[in-house]
Amino acid sequence: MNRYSAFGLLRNALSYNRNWRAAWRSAEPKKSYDAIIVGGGGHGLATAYYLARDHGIRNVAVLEKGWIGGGNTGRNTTIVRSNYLWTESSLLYEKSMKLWEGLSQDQNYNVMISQRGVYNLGHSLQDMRDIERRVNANRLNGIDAEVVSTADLGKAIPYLNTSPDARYPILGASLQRRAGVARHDAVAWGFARAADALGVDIIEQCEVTGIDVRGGKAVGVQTSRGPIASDRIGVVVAGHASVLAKMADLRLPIESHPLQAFVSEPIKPVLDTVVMSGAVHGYISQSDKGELVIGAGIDAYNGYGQRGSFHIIEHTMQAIIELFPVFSRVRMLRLWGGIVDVCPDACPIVSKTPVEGLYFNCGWGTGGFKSTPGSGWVFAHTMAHDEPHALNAPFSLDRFATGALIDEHGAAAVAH
Ligand code: FAD
Ligand code: PYC
Repeated sequence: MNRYSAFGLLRNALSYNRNWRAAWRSAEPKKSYDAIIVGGGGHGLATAYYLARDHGIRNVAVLEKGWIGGGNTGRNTTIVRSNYLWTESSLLYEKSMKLWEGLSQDQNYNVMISQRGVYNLGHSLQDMRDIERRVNANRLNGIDAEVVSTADLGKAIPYLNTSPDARYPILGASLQRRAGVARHDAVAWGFARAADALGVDIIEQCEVTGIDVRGGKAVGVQTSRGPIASDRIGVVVAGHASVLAKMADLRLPIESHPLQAFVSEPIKPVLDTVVMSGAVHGYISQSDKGELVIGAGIDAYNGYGQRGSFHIIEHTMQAIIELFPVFSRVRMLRLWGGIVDVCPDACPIVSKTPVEGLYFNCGWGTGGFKSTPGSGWVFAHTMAHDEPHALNAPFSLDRFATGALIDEHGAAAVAH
């Protein structure tokens, strides 16, 4: 019986889906592994997948303290794009964009990539100069990008307030047409399924409580389910990178902040693209279910609570109504927060550390969902070869000592 036929669907529904094959095994921890990934978000799962697929390292465990995708992977607003300013970041995010474009086919699992375009609005002469500079830089790096006039914005996005009488009039925008959104849960599930099929153990409800270091080398981890040995440990725990670093006596140049998002009640299709404004602090898209998906900048204080403060909610709503006055009549359905790890230059750390065999992938701040496949791909390379790939070499920890920072605050588009 074909499980996917109409009759199969009915049979499964009536049997409460008891006959469905699990998409990945619920593995028990072994005593030791060739590699351990701490953190079962998209980046950790992608790392495990590419370690197994591209580097033949299959005796791998992904240790997740909660459920996979329950961190920022399942809490983000799903925007994917590669229109960063500097060559180093452009190449890394574009690698990710290319992987996104083939991911559903690669894994035979629909991650629902929707290349509906992303607009970044400009509201001042300086915003427009920055936009033109970034668009030119993107094109020089072979990334699609264009400058759009206010009149064209009005035609493309009918409900956007392009009036010169707006409080912060829109003077134009950058547009990356290949950018868009993808389904966040599906990305975690797709990588988990594909990694599991290659032999990776995915172990949920397993919190890492200590990192064992002997003679300057990583030798294993302590967990809520007992000790596990490995001389190759990758830590990918967005929001908690500093906590894990401390377990190995390391200090990272990272601050952790709450970042919130909101969805409205579902409404009919009104917005078929993504609109972001770093100046008024708001961005918006419409999900396939019809909800308006809305977010803004980080809450300015440090914290580990997965919730934010009320004044950011108010500020974000003001920004969205400034851009789309018509949405003032839509009711909000729910809101949530994640914890983002922010580096001083708004760029990630994908790096070896002073402890041999211990690697960190963190600091993606407000913008790591778009990099999920690319991040996993370069981190797997780094862990397999004990050397960064050319794409992530500029994002090594030593840039904070050499001063070779890559300032992407502008292209991050979300204030932090
Ligand atoms: P996570 O998904 O957070 O995974 C880390 C995992 O580590 C978690 O599951 C956690 O439980 C686990 N963990 C932590 N400590 C331990 C431990 N001690 N032991 C075991 N496991 C542990 N980015 C974009 O590109 N586009 C967007 O539109 C976007 N919107 C966002 C909106 C919001 C509200 C937020 C919060 C973030 C947004 N981001 C966005 C950023 C993006 O979500 C993150 O950069 C990205 O998802 C990080 O993925 P990850 O796999 O590294 O982290
Ligand atoms: O990096 O594009 C982004 C983003 C959008 C919302 C949060 N981060």
